[in-house]
Amino acid sequence: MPQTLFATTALLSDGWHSAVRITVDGGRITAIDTDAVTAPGDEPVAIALPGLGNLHSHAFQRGMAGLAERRGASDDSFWTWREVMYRFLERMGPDDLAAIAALAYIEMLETGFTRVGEFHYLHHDPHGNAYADPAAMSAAIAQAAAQTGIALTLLPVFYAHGGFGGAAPNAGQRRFLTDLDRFARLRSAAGDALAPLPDAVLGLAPHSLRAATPDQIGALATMAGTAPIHIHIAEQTREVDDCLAWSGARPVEWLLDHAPVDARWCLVHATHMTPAETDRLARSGATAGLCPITEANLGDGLFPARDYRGAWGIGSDSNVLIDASEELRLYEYGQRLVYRGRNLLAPAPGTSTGAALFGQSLRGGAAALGAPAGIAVGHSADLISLDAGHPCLIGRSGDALLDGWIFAAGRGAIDCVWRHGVKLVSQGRHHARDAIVRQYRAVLTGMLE
Ligand code: NGQ
Ligand code: ZN
Repeated sequence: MPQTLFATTALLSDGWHSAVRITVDGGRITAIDTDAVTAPGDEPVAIALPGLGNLHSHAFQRGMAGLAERRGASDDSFWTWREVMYRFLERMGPDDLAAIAALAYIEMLETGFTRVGEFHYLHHDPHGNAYADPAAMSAAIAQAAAQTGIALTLLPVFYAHGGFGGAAPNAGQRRFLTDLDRFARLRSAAGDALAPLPDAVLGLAPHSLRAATPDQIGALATMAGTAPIHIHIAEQTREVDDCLAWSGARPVEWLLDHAPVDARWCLVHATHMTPAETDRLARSGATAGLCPITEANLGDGLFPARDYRGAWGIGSDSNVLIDASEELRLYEYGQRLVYRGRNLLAPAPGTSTGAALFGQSLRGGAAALGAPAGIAVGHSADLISLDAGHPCLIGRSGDALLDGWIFAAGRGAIDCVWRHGVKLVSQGRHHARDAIVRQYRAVLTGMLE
């Protein structure tokens, strides 16, 4: 039985329309009528937007959110945070991971993300041995996606080394390690775990230029075929310095020179680039994966957003705080603070910053996650509705609604979220929130004892 939604106003692929009737069958949009007349059985929606893709998540890190904000003995940095993170995951098994990921995923849905790219490297048991099912941890991620309803692009991560030039890994990394043969088997088992999920995508990810050698990156690019390929790159200045010492080239420069970077690729962070690298990345067709909240939290630095002309999307990365609108707001605010200007990412006079941020991140997220986004016939029905009664949206229409949500209201303006035609969030709350929080509390209390 098809279902129908009737939106007072909706952002479609070609812009805003009024009186939009959206027909959904089997989770997909089968018809869109604008300037339509409502019919009995239509579900009324105030302001309909397409759901966003969250192109970079390490779901398990949600469990340590806020636990690394206490000053340590020596200068705190990304690298000392990483030690805290390695200690946090020491005791985490598949059931723990499933519970923590489920919490992260309902929070993503509640803020407007309808698909997540899970950059998943926690493969093995605490001793570094494979689980009986080598994809047990991937299956835990798939289980969290099934329980919450979020769409999943799983990016099993290849991790073999502890630094540039094939340096030996440290003990904190042993749960991540594979070689190419084991990785191929693990990835194919992870693919089996995705089978029950509607429109799941299987990609892959060399963790970073630190964790994979040039030969391994080449082999992985071949293994990927047409699937998404993600990699962490140039996030910290130390990483840039180490890359220069190893190869004579900067990380983004090295990757563009030595790997077949194209539209399949998502370069996560790409924080530290010269103007020439920024320009080459834009022309490569790859997506830049920006995670403004995490990049601020970890003290990474600022991506050259104002001068970048290529594809980009947003990710929640460490999940220290999950909020799609806040990622977009901070992306623009970083530029305002540096350049002491305003509306730096709006493309032309008279255009809305919120609309530019939303539209570009929607397209970039879709490209990076290997799944189309946008309210269009043939696409999965992945929609957000904003609450027209929210004080920050009163009297607004069109792009001003996006500015009101992103800059003024934040997540409080999100009313409902549908994923694959199923309404998962109402009045800003996921339907399974209470059960998922209960399950999370039990797991986390045990882990933090
Ligand atoms: C990660 N996270 O793999 O979780 C990384 C930290 C690393 C971010 N880069 C570890 N934000 O890069 O070695
Ligand atoms: Zn990351």
